Amino acid sequence: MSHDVKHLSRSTQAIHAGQYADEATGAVAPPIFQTSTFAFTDCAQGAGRFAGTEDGFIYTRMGNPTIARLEEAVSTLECGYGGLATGSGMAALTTTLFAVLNQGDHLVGTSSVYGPSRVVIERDFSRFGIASTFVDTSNPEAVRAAIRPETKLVFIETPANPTIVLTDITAIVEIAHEHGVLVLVDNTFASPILQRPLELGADIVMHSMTKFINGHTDVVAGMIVPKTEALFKKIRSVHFYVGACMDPHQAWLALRGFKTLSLRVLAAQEGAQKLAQWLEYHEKVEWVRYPGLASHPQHELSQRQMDGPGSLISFEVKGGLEAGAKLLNSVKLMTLAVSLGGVESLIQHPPSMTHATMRPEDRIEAGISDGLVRLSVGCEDVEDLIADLQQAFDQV
Ligand code: LCS
Repeated sequence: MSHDVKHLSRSTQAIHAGQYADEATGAVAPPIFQTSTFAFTDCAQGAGRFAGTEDGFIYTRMGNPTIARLEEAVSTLECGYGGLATGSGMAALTTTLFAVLNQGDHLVGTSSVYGPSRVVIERDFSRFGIASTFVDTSNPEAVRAAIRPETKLVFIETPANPTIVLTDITAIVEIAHEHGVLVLVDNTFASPILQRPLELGADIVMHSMTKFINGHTDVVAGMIVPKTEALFKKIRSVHFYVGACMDPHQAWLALRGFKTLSLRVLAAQEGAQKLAQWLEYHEKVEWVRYPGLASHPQHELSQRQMDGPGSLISFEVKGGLEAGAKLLNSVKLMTLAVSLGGVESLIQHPPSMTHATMRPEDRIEAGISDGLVRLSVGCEDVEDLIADLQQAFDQV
């Protein structure tokens, strides 16, 4: 059986939540239940499981023991009612939207979210009569002004991809709840080691587990963690049918990565702090945005809301796009690739890559300038990363 881990520290929880010896064999590492379906002993048992009057697994799209461990692990750290694993972060978002929104509803979102999160809402959910307004949610009054009578959801991403701008979760929750509006937080950039939106009053947390939670750049996965039983059941009933489920092997890999979440997040953060300080004084850098720097406009909020500034940095090279491209083409130890939150440092150019599908005017309005470079600092020795960036700057 699962230990009671509620009173333990987050780093201990990451190792023990959802982790217990297999009851049948004593295996300490969780078995991979690589099966699509589960046998019933008789018709009454099958009928009972479908009716929900009997516990047990039915079919992997609707639940699986390996996936259930991962759902328990992430939900425990996020202080949620339960977890719903999905095949990608995008599936976590779309499943949640399908579950909580109806035709005619309206959503208010962070203007600088992961590009496809915004595109799927503006381009695709709009086809089903769901309207949206994306605003600078770092200004709570902009959220208040955007709320309409038909608004049902505020969707925030903090720190935001790729601007690293923060949103005050408590302030947004207060405004949204005044209007009976739910708050969904994409907690991908912080991970539950650094930020727990449900504790701050949010209703639902989602993750691209492709990033920090798995942490090894070898899995695409997502997770939804609602705060209440009612929301959990509402989203689960849609999750069963939209087919956004996870594969057991994918879950096993993410569960393995999860055990070192705290170690990885803290190690990467230590490197990121040093690297950001180094970048801030670099003669070829126009500006740097990292919540651990006193120069970050929301440095104080990051200290209040987060347990650390994380390991994502955005900056611009003097000379804009052309100079930035030269830098990106010159790194050797860092990898020029999208994604983030893995043990290896990745560097990319959001306007031409992750956020290329956004309208150019929306990108500029969201603070994603043409020269912006995003760096996900990994767990390498920071001196090696600095040396790599310096030799790349020498080419600029
Ligand atoms: N939310 C955030 C904050 C993300 O950064 C991403 C992916 C997603 C959701 C979607 O998750 P996925 O379906 O990819 O698991 N972000 C990416 C990025 O910045 N580069 O490549 C993917």
